Amino acid sequence: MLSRREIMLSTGAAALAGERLLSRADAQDGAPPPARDRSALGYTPVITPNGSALPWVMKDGFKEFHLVAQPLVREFAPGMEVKCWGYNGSTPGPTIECVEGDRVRILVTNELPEHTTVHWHGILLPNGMDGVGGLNQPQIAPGETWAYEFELRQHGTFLYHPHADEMVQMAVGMMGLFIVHPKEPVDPPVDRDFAILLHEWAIHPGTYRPDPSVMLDFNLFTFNGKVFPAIDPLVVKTGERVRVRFGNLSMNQHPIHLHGYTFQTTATDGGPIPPSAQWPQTTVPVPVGSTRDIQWIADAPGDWAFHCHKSHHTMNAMGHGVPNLIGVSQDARDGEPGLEDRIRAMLPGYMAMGETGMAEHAVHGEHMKGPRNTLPMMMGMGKYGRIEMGGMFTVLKVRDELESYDDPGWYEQPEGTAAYRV
Ligand SMILES: [Cu+2]
Repeated sequence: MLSRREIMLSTGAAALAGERLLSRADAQDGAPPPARDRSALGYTPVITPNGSALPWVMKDGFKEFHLVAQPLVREFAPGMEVKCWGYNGSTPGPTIECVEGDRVRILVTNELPEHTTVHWHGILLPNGMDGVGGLNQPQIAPGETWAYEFELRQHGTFLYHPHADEMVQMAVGMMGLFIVHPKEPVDPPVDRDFAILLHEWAIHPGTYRPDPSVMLDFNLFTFNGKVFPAIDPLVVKTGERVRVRFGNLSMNQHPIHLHGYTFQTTATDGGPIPPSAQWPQTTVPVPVGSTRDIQWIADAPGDWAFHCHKSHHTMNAMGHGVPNLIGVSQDARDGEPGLEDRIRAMLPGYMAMGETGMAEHAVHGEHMKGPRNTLPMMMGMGKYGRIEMGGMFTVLKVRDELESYDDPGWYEQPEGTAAYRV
């Protein structure tokens, strides 16, 4: 006898695979309408900001999913489109969401111009399902569909990505999150459960294709394939218990910092951390090839910054290796033309920058045109003007009253609780 949960279709944004394979007609007769609420599912469904959950159907006792590896275009923020590879029209691919004890079948269709595989990072499974091309299985050739089948024996936050030409395939966006909920609900349950995959990209100004040969000098840093200000805010009601799951398949560790709260790190991709071993933090380092779950109770209303603490990672499209001009006058002096004038003679429209710091970039950014398909360095706007960040930055919005979890706008600070000019 199938449980109600097993015959429920997971919903989410329509995936390309959905149209081909997964239709509501495949569900059991009399299946209740899909729902994404805790009472119907037995767990709090994960929210993938700027992303979606991968739909599934029950077939022969398996929860069956379909991933389609394919080229796609991802808009990192308005004004920049990137030629990526990913799954089902998205990078990261849709989040796979299951329950401990589920038997899953994941069909993988390869629509890429080269072979691929999928590795299920952190998941305990038979050796032949581990997805390392050449070691555990032959490569999945273009045009082929392969099936992975295994039973989920653990719960937590895991990942999926190719183990075939991974330097290229991961650099261009092939990765996703794989969430397994515990079979027995954990007390206390979380009210809001977010999942964010961190990534970094080298997309040279004026180009559209991530450069896989870059190892360290990345210029765009994303939460779920978006840069601030295009990253969804995390909207929470005051008093709710919040979990955020971070995964990192980039080339750098990302220390993710939350303002206004302390939190506990409750799990890694190796499993739950016993409460006696958890310690309070405000910044969680998310190592390469790993996941971290953090939890706290959102008891302080406001708009709280939530970002990578490597300051280069909260910029957009920034250049490196540029001479440092801070403190260097570029103006004309003693009747001699200045550096700005001399360069302008060769490069009309050149503007001297970086003399008093970098904040002038943000001011000039509004009327300075960069190469096409490139985002200004400090483009985010807030209630009081430029936030002067981009990249791995979003806002945790905690409100006493919420009619929905849509963006509630900017926080109104109660009188007498804000910094003031003297
Ligand atoms: Cu970072």
